[in-house]
Amino acid sequence: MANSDRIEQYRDSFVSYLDSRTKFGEPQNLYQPVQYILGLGGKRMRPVLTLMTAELFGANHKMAMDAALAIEMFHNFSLVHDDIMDDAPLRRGKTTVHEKWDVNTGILSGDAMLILAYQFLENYPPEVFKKLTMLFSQTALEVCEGQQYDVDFETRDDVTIPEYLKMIEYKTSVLVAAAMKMGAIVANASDKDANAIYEFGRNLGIAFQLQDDYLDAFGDPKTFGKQVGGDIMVNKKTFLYLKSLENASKENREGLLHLYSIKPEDSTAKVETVKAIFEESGAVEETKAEIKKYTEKAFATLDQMNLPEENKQALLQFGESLMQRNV
Ligand code: DMA
Ligand code: MG
Ligand code: MG
Ligand code: MG
Repeated sequence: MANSDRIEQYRDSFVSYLDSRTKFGEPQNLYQPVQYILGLGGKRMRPVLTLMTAELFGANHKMAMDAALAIEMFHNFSLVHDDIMDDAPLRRGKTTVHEKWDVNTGILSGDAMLILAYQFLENYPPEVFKKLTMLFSQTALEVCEGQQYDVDFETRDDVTIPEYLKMIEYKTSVLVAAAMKMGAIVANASDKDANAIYEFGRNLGIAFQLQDDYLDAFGDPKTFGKQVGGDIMVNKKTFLYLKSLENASKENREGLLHLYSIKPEDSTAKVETVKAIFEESGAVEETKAEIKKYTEKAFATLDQMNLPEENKQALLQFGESLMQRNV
């Protein structure tokens, strides 16, 4: 079977499993927003990674379904909280939870999803359960740290590129890495292999967030599903912004610093000016080069894994397909 067909199959069987496990009864005041956000779809990239990794390390992917479910719940918990923090109106083309309900509902339904995520791990053998939950809680702490940095950076004007890279490692890449390592843990892979796949996911996750930041400014509003320019409106210190500051002419640099020192009621007005500076300064090209660098770093870790060549190819192909996304 072609690799892309297999990915589709993982995605389809995951979505039916998710549906069957999230038919909650009463009370509905938190489960409704939980079902709403889970029902909006999305790429299901993280659970697919868990299923795929489990199978590549010799398990039947069905064994990893609960771990995949836990990962997807975790991801959606972080998205609902993230949209509150980022003041985002749209998620997957629909109204965000805190806009449709309110901020309290967003916080508590997000919390509920994190708790549910742990509950879905209950049927794994004790040793596997322990490894999964320890990895999970470490990841949760790191994601919270990363998210806090992300918001703190909005009002700081001395953020450096190494600080930015550390921040995206925490807020995004550790979950991609954990999704893959969980698949390896379920498949009883060696610690060496589990750590190597974590390293693969960590680098791929950094590339993924760099690309997420790029698409936030330059994605197509018709297909993107989020508000294009949202990061610029709230003064996110992205790689595009930091590289522009480094490269721009004196005039553009001052313009950019000024535009990022304000958060006006209608920030849409500044989006096009900022994007023009991102392009003129060469930051767009440098961002693309950075994405490539981290994707290649991820692929280089495949050499350290004790896997048949065709399984390494499958990982490589999936990584490449992710980097070609436009949503
Ligand atoms: C993503 O940051 C990080 C987490 C933990 C959700 P982001 O705000 O760029 O994500 P998105 O673009 O999906 O809002
Ligand atoms: Mg965010
Ligand atoms: Mg966001
Ligand atoms: Mg984003």
